[in-house]
Amino acid sequence: MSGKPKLVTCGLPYTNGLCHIGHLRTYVPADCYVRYLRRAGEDVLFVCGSDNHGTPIVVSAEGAGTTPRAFSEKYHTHFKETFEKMGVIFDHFGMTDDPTNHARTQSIVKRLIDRGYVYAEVINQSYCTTCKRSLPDRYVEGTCPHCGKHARGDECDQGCGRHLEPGEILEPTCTVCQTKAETRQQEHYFFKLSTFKEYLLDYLKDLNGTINAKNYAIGWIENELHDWCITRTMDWGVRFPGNEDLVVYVWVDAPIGYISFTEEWANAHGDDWRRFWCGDGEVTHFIGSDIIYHHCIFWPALLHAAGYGTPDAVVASGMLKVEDQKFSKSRGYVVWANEDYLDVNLPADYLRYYLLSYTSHTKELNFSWKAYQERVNNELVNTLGNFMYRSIYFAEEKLGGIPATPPKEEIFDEIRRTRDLVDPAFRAFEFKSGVDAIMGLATFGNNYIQKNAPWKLLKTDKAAAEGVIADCLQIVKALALFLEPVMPEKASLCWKMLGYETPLASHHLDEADTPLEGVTLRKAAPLFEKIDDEQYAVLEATFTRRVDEAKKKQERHEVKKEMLTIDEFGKMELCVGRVLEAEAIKGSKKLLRITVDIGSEKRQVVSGIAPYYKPEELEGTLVVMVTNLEPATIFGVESRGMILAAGDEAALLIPNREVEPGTRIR
Ligand code: B3M
Ligand code: ZN
Repeated sequence: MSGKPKLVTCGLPYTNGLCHIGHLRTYVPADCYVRYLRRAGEDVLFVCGSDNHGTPIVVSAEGAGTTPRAFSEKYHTHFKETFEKMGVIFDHFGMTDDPTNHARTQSIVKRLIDRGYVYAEVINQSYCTTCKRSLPDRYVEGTCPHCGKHARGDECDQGCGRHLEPGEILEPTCTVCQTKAETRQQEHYFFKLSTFKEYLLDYLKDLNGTINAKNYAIGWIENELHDWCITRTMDWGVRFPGNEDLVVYVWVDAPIGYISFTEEWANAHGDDWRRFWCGDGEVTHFIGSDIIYHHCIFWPALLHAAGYGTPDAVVASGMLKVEDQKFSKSRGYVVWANEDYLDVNLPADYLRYYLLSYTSHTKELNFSWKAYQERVNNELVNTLGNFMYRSIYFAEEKLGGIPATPPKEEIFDEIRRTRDLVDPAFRAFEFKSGVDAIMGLATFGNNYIQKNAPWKLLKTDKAAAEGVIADCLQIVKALALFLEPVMPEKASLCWKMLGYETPLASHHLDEADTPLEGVTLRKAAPLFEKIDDEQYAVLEATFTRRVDEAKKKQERHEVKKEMLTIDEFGKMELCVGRVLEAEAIKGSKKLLRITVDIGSEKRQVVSGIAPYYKPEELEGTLVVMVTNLEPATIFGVESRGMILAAGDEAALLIPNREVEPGTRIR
């Protein structure tokens, strides 16, 4: 065990959306990790905060008719409160727009400039003449220069996934007003990321955390490593030192937030943030796998260049599915932390358990309400809860409290065996293996009480019954200690039932090895409740409704996409014409060659109305014509226009009053 101070962080949520299961998939394991290390006696600091800068937030705030700051504060509070309700407790939860982060970012960027790692270059940037501003990142969308798919300004989100540098996107249009963007030249600043190739390859060799992060980063660096444009033309953000008209790119000041939040915490607690960032402290970042690039390449290079310590571990969570479909907010495959979960009074701990125990941290996690119901009912209620409740209830009701008999050595062996599995698993970010080992102990306990049936023993051999219950209570105690990182609320309730007055979180895991002493059991109450079929049906129905609504919205969107604008309609030239002559085209049963007077000229068109009209009955009739169709040759005859007719039997459209040939139709 290392005695070094540890700092654990989670990726900073952007303040322009609500907390969902995708966030929790990363935050809950991080919180579990921190709690575990603390139960094991380590000095750990856990910080996070909200990410307030960047164009999406400006765009959203504009849409909501408010300022980016006010907009951010609202979501900041939302995240802070939601995390707390989920039992994810940070020592500090800051904002990247706070003064500490502005100052820290400027100081670091200045250092990069002073050390010669930043250079200026004139680049082409999209500019919207309607909105009268430069279009950084998500202010602009267009075509990806690498794969040709539709992309947003900073990332090819629907195609090859590449990060796009300013000016790279093709056919740019403004996301706010849809105007075709102009290209203007502007001076921007670049960080010499490419000079850190060797350094990074070396650094990554020793990077701890999950293998997916490390391998992805190495692969990327071996493939391509470009310098990074670190400035943007906008007002919202941290001013770039050296050119006050620019702000730094959000991906510069966001990770620096990790330092600033440590700093803010340290200032409030009379501590020194440098022991984590400039000393021998260990930094571990928990992130989603979509931001490995930023954390394993850009961030360590930046820290190294500025003379700071670099992260020791990057832990990247695997993909997420909801009801067997790729997680997607827009398609409705999402679980909202509040609306879908906390607000309907589902216990945070059940979801924590699900997220931690579903699969390995780096593998794909599928959330489904059916699986959720089954796991809660079978594992939490029937195995774990049942064992805890029966043990405490029996001791308290039938034996008048904790028996004086010491627990058997084989019980302590079983507890130690569990700890030996849990410890390496949690330290290696293999939360599932850790939780499985703990649940293995619960199953052992459940079988043990069932097999030894103390309720039967009590009638014949009270001492033996007491022995069994002493063993069971010892297992319950160990389970509470082991489970605190996983289900802090339920574990604490159990701890209280065992009679402890001091918070479970103030106890060390080693206490699993010592008998219950100096405590008096409280009245037993069931810790877990089943999710019944009725409740399940409601949860499932909410989900289905959301997916249906998303589908309808998408369809409406598509219909809208197929609509013509008035300008598009105006491109079609329609006018009234008079048929001068008509004749059958030789060799065709369907086609007529028709000459039409359209006022300014005589037009020849080929029309497929022969089965319905005789040539002679057409002569002299007024018809409606499209006159600006591209000419075509049909059956060897040139056609320059189209006569409009309705339906399968080609009923001609005829004006219901006499009008001059050539009259425009509007
Ligand atoms: N705000 C959120 C994301 O891209 C982004 C993380 C910043 S971490 C420094 O997932
Ligand atoms: Zn692309």
